[in-house]
Amino acid sequence: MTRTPRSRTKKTALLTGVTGQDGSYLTELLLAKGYEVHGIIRRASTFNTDRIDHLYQDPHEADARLFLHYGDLSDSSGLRMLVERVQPDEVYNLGAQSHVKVSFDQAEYTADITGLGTLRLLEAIRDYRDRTEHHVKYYQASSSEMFGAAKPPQGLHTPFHPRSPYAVAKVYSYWQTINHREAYGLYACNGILFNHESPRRGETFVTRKITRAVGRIKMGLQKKLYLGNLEAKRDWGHARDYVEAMWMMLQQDAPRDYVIATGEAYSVREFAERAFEHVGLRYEDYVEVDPRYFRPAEVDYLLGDMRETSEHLGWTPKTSFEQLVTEMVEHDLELARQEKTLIGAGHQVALKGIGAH
Ligand code: NDP
Ligand code: GDR
Repeated sequence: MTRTPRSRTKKTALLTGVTGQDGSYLTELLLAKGYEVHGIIRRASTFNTDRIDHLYQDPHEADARLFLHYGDLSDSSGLRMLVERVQPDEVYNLGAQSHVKVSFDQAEYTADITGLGTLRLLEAIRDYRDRTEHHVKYYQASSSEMFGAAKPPQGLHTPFHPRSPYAVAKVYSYWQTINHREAYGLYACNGILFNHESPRRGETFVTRKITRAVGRIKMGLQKKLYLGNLEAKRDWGHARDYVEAMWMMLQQDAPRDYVIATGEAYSVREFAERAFEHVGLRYEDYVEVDPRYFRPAEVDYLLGDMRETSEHLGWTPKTSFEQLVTEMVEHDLELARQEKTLIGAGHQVALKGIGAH
């Protein structure tokens, strides 16, 4: 597909991480707003597009607005080629090795993808902009993990104290984004997002690990849930709300950075308590602590300070903690029912996601 930017009537967005939790919600949002959406996917030996399959359109259809391209944040030349071909108005960099615990096992890989990958993409955009004078707006998926050990509440002026290879890589990306704004005049924003969850959350993150287990325990498919540190506190919101903030950041007159959070924090223990309660069970009867889920360095308490964001963006979260837990548990209860039916019909169902993280 080659065309000149001026021949287009609709806005075009390019997303890394389109197959992830946030990528799927953001794609829905952008398609609903009339965008043409281009997503970068990794080649895998199995299908990895589950979260966006419901949005798939045959690219041969005249009205198709979602296009997928193979690429990887480790591959500068591929990224440059894609920016050139897609000619995006907006780029959302959501791709990352995003698991904090895994980043301790794969520190260099995480630095490469979650850190250097950002630089590769920013440089591709800068080069394209300089040659074509086509302005591109850039969103960087920054993280509350960058605050790490800093005392809560954490806001735009809180000094970073990252506590994992993942968080260190995100701090690098944060500053590369700001440097491209200040040095080259790129419209580039950091969204420092606190934890956001949903029924599409990866199954090795703690909230989804809990709600998957609640569903399975309720349906008699699992007996115990092994977790790590139950006392860690997080400011948990809903991914569907948070992708709206990402889009809003790129619709402002001038670029800046924002903190996105709910302003309420709960412990892992409290999350588990509510989730089990929702199906009439007591978490104490099922949850056991397994030290293998502890991290070499923990982030104890994240609570977002949204004051500046409220002033500049006008975004507020729509989903309460209770609603988030309920939606996730209900979803995973239904999934467990389907698994039970399949097992009853003699199918083998692998209980994935209860594994190592
Ligand atoms: P997910 O882990 O669900 O998705 C990560 C995405 O990155 C997937 O599409 C994955 O592809 C892709 N990816 C992984 N490695 C590469 C690579 N080498 N090249 C290109 N793409 C790659 O993350 P979320 O959707 O939850 O988060 C989106 C972004 O926001 C991430 O950058 C994350 O670090 C950040 N973030 C998330 C928060 C949260 O609470 N969810 C909070 C703050 C920041 P594949 O499907 O093939 O694995
Ligand atoms: P986090 O999310 O590290 O905050 O990173 P995760 O859900 O992995 O952990 C949250 C807290 O729960 C504790 N915990 C466990 N975590 C996991 N994964 N598995 C367990 O069994 C378990 N038991 C307790 C953890 O120690 C931690 O304190 C997420 C990711 O999406 C990042 O990409 C993102 O940047 C941050 O949120 C904001």
